[in-house]
Amino acid sequence: MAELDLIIEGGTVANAADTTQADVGIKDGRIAVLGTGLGSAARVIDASGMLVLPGGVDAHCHIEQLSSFGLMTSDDFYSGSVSAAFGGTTSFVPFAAQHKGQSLREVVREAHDRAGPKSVIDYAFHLIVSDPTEQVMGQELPALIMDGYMSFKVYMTYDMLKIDDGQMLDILALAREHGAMTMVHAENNDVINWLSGRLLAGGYDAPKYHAVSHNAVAESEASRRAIELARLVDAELLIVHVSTPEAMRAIRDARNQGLKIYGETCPQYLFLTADDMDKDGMEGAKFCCSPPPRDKDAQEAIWLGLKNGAFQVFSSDHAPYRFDASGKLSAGPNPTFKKIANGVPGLEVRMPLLFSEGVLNGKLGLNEFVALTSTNAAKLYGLYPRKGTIAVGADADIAIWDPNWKRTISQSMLHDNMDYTPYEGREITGWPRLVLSRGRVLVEDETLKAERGSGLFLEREPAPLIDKTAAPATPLDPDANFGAKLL
Ligand code: DUC
Ligand code: ZN
Ligand code: ZN
Repeated sequence: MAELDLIIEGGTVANAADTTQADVGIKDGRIAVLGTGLGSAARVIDASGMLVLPGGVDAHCHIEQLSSFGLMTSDDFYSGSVSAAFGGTTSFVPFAAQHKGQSLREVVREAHDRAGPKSVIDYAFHLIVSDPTEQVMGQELPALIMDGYMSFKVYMTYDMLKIDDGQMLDILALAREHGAMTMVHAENNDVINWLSGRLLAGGYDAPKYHAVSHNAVAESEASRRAIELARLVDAELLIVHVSTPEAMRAIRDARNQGLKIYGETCPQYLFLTADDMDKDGMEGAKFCCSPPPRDKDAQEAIWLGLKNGAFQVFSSDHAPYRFDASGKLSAGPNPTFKKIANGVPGLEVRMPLLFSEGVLNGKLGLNEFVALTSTNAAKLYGLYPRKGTIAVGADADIAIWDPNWKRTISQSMLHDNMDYTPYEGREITGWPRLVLSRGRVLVEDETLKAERGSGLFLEREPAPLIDKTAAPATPLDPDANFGAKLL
């Protein structure tokens, strides 16, 4: 073999399935060899005492995206991708979001124009389908799926985005036919509007009432309904940003019945609670997102769901709106909870938070951490085995992780374009020291090494149902640990 470009020596390599002591040899941007005594290379990185992990795949983040209220996220593809890289994430899948009246093709073109010149990490796009017209369903969406845009999100809430159950069935059936993955924001719009109306009429308009209006029942009802609709047409469905134990159980029950239902949760449901929205003045607005963080019991249940396989994917749902007139306070200095932009940032701290609290405190195994933050998302969204694993032939996307590096999170150390982090002051152990994408150094010595626009668009292919999951061979105990392993 010609001389390697790079060897990562002496580290502990952890994948979704196993952990080994191995050196990693990299050539032309790919992993060429795993083993010991790999010989010489243009550069040798000493990783002793370090974990050598697949770079993270963040499958849910809003980057340079216009909300249905017309607000632009604070991060563009440059700041967003740089922030991701510093947190060990080497690929992300933001949204190309359709608003009513827009052509999906046009939306995709615009997303490419935004990402191509800026992203420092590799990327793909999920579509957001909010206007499933005849043209969209008959022509644009099938054609885009065949072109590799094989995942899309739909909303059951937000007046300007939501689709009805009939439209949902059309979309699920189309996804099944063409080998695409439907993701759903599952909250009951009428429940939220009904509660909001009564709260506002009673003068209850502070940020904390955001959580009251987005009651857990709105989420559990919509989650169960979405699952039943998917069952009806035998389609795959991934429920995003799950916050409640009830919705989590709905996913777990469906999976135990062999349905192709998947679940995603996010840092805000493990580390924040509704009490965070009850801070002085408008401070609580910083924590308003949908679904909202719940309570300590819900946090505990969501941790268990990560462990027992109800969830396959841990994403940031990075939806960055600054605490000023460009974002959270765009409707004025004292908006009602209804007018506060929904979303919290989390791209850079997603993996460190889960590692520190999950792996180091024994809530998750190291391999489960890798599965949840990288491998499973790559599998579900058509990026595996190019991404999400340290294996011969895979892209050399690697986070060399220092499991002993302690740092206290503060906004000033992060690289996004935000003016706050909801995780300010948390002490976190375990951060990436060096991050590689296709063998090139993205981050080293706390410094960005990558060039603006050096990330690549990742081509994907639609996949037939059978490739992505397997039904359990025997009936499973509802509390058994199985989900992540089946992927
Ligand atoms: N849904 C998301 O996916 N992100 C932010 C807010 C929301 O409603
Ligand atoms: Zn959503
Ligand atoms: Zn989101």
